[in-house]
Formats: sequence, C-alpha cells, structure tokens
Amino acid sequence: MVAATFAFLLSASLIAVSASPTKTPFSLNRRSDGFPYPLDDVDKLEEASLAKYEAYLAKKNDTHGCTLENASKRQEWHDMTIPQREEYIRAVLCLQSLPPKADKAKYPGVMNRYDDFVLTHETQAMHLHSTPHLFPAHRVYIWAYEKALRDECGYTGWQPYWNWGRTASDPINSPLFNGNMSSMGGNGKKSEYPGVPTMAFKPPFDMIPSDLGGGCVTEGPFKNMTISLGPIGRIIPDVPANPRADGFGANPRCLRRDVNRHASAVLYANYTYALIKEANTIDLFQKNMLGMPEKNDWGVHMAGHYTIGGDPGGDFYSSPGDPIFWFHHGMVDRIWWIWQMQDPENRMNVLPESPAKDDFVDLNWTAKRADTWDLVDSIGGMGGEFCYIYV
Ligand SMILES: *[C@@H]1O[C@H](CO)[C@@H](O)[C@H](O)[C@H]1NC(C)=O
Ligand SMILES: *[C@@H]1O[C@H](CO)[C@@H](O)[C@H](O)[C@H]1NC(C)=O
Ligand SMILES: *[C@@H]1O[C@H](CO)[C@@H](O)[C@H](O)[C@H]1NC(C)=O
Ligand SMILES: *[C@@H]1O[C@H](CO)[C@@H](O)[C@H](O)[C@H]1NC(C)=O
Ligand SMILES: *[C@@H]1O[C@H](CO)[C@@H](O)[C@H](O)[C@H]1NC(C)=O
Ligand SMILES: *[C@@H]1O[C@H](CO)[C@@H](O)[C@H](O)[C@H]1NC(C)=O
Ligand SMILES: [Cu+2]
Repeated sequence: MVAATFAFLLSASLIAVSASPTKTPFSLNRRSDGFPYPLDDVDKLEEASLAKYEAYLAKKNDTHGCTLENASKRQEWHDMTIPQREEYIRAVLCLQSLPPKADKAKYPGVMNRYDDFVLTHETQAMHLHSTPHLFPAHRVYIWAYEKALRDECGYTGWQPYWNWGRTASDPINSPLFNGNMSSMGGNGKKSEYPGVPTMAFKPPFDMIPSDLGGGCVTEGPFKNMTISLGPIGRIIPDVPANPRADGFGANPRCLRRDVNRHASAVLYANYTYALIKEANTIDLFQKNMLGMPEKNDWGVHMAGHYTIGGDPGGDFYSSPGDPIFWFHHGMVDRIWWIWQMQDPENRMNVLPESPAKDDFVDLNWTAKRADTWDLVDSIGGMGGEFCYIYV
C-alpha cells in the first residue's frame, strides 16, 4: 500500500512536469513483509503476465467499469493478517448458523445456509462438472459463496485461496491447516482410516495411503461442525450411509479429514507451473489439470481434494461441505486465469468443448442463471458482477 501510494505520487509528479499521459503499469502489491513464503514460479508467472492482460483489457470495452485497479483482490491465506483470517472464519461459522433457503421438506438434510451451497453441488453435480462447465460454473459458485459471506454475514474481505505449493511439503503444520483457531484446520484424529480411494474409474481402485489423521477434526474453528448431507459418492467405509437413497436426508456426523502428505507431494509449484506452461489449448489445460486417474496421475485438482480426503472432503458430490473446498477451487480458478493471461487474445474467450453460444450455467437457489460465455473473464464477466483478481 505504502509502495503503491508512493508510486502513484511519483507518477503524478512526473505527469505534471512532462505532461506524459503514460499510465503506471498495474502492480499486484502483494503482502511482502518478510512472511516465509517467497514468490514461487507460478506467482512470478502471474506477475509477468499482467502487462499482457492489462493491454487486452484496455482494448476491451465491455468490462462494465471494472479495472485491474478497482477489482477486488483475493488473497492467499498466508498473505492475510491473523485478524483478516479470523474475520473470514467468523463469517463461515455465521453462514453455518443461518437458516437455509432450500426447501427442508424436500431436502431434510439441509441444516443451515452453508448447506444450501453443499446441496447445490450435489443436485447440480453433473451440470457443474460437465466438460465445458467445470471452470465457469465453479467460478460462479465461488463468487456466490463469497457474496453470501459478505452480504449475509458482514464479511468485509474476499474469498481466500490456497496456493498448494506453499503447503506441499508439510500441510498440517501450515497456518492453513495447523488447528490453530485462526486456521482452517485441523487434522482429523488418527484412526483406522484406509486412505483416499482415488477416482480411478475401474477397479482395482487406487488408494492413497493414509497419513496422520482420518477421524473427526478435534481442534480449530470447525471442530464442532456438523456434516449432514450425503455421502453420495464412494467414500471411506465407516461413514454412515445417508437415510435417503439420494443422499439428501439428515445424516449428522463429524467433519473428518486426513491432511495428507502423499497427496500434497504432487502439489509443489513446479507441477502447477508445468500445467500452465505446457497446455496450449483450453481442452488440454483442463484435461491435464484433471489428470489421468487410471494411470495414477491425479492432476493438481484431484491432488488438492485428496490432500484433505475424509468426509465430506473425499466425496465428489459433497466435498464443498468441508470449508477448505472454496480455497482449493479458488486456486483452480486462479490458475485458469493465469493460463488465460499467457495469451489473452486467444485464451480469454475459449472454453473446453466450446459450448453453444446460448449455453448457460444455472445454480438454482445459489446464484442466478448466467450465460456460460459471459463467465470467462473475472474482470467484467457475469454482466459486470465479476470484478476480482487473485494476488
Ligand atoms: C466496443 O467499441 C467498438 C468501437 O467503438 C464498438 O464497435 C463495439 O460495439 C464496442 N463493443 C462493446 C461490447 O461495447
Ligand atoms: C471501477 O472504476 C470505474 C471508473 O473508473 C467505475 O465505472 C466502476 O464502477 C468501478 N468498479 C468498481 C467495482 O469499483
Ligand atoms: C495461532 O493464532 C494466534 C492468534 O490467534 C497467533 O498469535 C499464533 O501465532 C498462531 N500460531 C500458529 C502456530 O500459527
Ligand atoms: C464447541 O462447542 C462447545 C460446546 O458447545 C463450546 O464450548 C466450544 O466453544 C465450541 N468450540 C468451537 C471451536 O466452536
Ligand atoms: C517437481 O519437482 C520435484 C522435486 O524436484 C520432482 O521430483 C518432480 O518431478 C517435479 N515435477 C514436475 C512436474 O516437474
Ligand atoms: C435447477 O436448474 C436446472 C437448469 O436450469 C433445472 O433443470 C432444474 O429444474 C433446477 N432445479 C431446481 C430444483 O430448481
Ligand atoms: Cu465441484
């Protein structure tokens, strides 16, 4: 901030003497107060790409007034101050204490407003995860969640993200997972957890070995959290089945996790960097991100989910029931954006399998229906309601 103000004053005075209208290039002004996470190769790539994106935006006249300068800045958890982290956590707990909007008669497992979001992911699972929708629909989904935290729970910040590389070597001892009251932790109790069944589509299903957890989360702000919806997908054997076949019944149980180093070992920044640099088409970018489960290549998206595992984190349908979900998918959204910025002219307006012009994303009670092609740019997309970037 100080540096930004200084740069602004400096450029203003230069303009005064030289009358040059040159605009100061946009800069992220990340927090850099000596916190022990130096910029990694993906962060550096992000910074190096901004000028191209800025030039692209300058030519684009439909950003609804959103600019890089006034876009909201989603921060990495470790770059937030402890009071900011605590404010975020309070808002999540608040959402978990508000009444749901979904019809309780139809979906008795929905206990609170937070569960509305979980239910959306369950009922709309195929819509959210169809090939063209994975990126744009999750973008709307995260945006709607962030909006609920702000509008319904008074949160004044933005949705944080999880830079996987920062925690790859030892996730459980990071301020994201360590079980501190200002973390999103902690781990589950060590249990007979068999590990994470991966999404290999054919038996024998690959299992990622368990780490130090697997049972109920016993510390941190979510130790009292009650999971109710689901499970729906294949999950650890001792999670009780839902009383309803569709998984929408009330099935109260604890939050379980196994913060897992075997899975996080493929989340070092070099994996994400290679993913961004090596895919020249959006189809390949998405395919590589999703990996090849049948060949034990999990891809960074699944590896992030597997790093949490447990219940509901290990259930494809119910995974947003673990509040870390939003951090993980924030990072997915961020690297899509960084991929786009490598060549904005050719990458801002492409989607996997190029859906029809009138294609739409409908998250029902969670967000209003949106044109899929209006979701590709986080600066001005969704009719101007998107106005954010990642720093
Ligand atoms: C952008 O500006 C050009 C030239 O002024 C104009 O032809 C075009 O319709 C504008 N597009 C939008 C989306 O406003
Ligand atoms: C950003 O600034 C422009 C004017 O420069 C304004 O039209 C727009 O509403 C602002 N948007 C936000 C989100 O502040
Ligand atoms: C835990 O949080 C407190 C503030 O809530 C902070 O002072 C302390 O440094 C944190 N400890 C760790 C290990 O993150
Ligand atoms: C969990 O619930 C107990 C009993 O209601 C309460 O004393 C405690 O403060 C709660 N802890 C958290 C982290 O919410
Ligand atoms: C990332 O770095 C690790 C450790 O140096 C190495 O084992 C791994 O193969 C690298 N992965 C990629 C995708 O480059
Ligand atoms: C949710 O939206 C989809 C797509 O528009 C629609 O087919 C479905 O009926 C809606 N479901 C509910 C419960 O409103
Ligand atoms: Cu999803």
